[in-house]
Amino acid sequence: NRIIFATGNEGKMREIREILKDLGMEVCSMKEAGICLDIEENGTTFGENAEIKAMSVWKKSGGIVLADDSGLVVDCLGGEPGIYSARYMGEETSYEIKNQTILNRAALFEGEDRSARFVCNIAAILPDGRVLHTEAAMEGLVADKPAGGEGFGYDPILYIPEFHMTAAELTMDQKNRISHRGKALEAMKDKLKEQLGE
Ligand code: ITT
Repeated sequence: NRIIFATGNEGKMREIREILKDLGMEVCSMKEAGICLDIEENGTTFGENAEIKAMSVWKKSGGIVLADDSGLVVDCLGGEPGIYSARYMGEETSYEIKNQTILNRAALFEGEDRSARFVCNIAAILPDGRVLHTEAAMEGLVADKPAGGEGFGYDPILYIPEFHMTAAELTMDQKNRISHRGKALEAMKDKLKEQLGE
């Protein structure tokens, strides 16, 4: 029994492998499954995009396919970059520049709401084509400056008050316990066990 995870993002995949390791199923990336697809994520929500990715791969592979659509939502920027997190300023732009740009834009709103969060929607397609979703968030604040070298993407600029650290200063285990992805995948593990009758 195996799960194909429809992602090309290695930062996500590292966390996903760790979170799913006790599920008792082999977890392989799209690449490891020999599937190479350029998927157009033209949905308008995290849920729609997660399902588009999972379904595109499932049509090629069958079996159980999961996908993760996630992003950083900054309230004072009207929810940006949100579902455009990967595409924000173009896929080629470094996260050093993307992160500094978000901090600069948020600084214009100084004194106002610094609240922000990572959101993750997980979609699963079961062997019979049934679709499941789970979604979770990790609440934080836009950091004053980037900090930390763990994780990936926007982790250095999301400050997590309960840890007094950014998401990039947490170990992977600490992050997985509280993260959007950790919580959404734990909920998906429960749904899969229930639906697959184990
Ligand atoms: P796949 O679609 O192949 O999975 P992707 O990176 O394009 O990879 P998304 O469209 O879901 O994935 O975009 C998610 C982006 O949101 C990701 O590239 C990061 O910039 C950001 N992001 C999501 N989760 C994050 C996390 O835990 N830490 C830091 N940044 C995160």
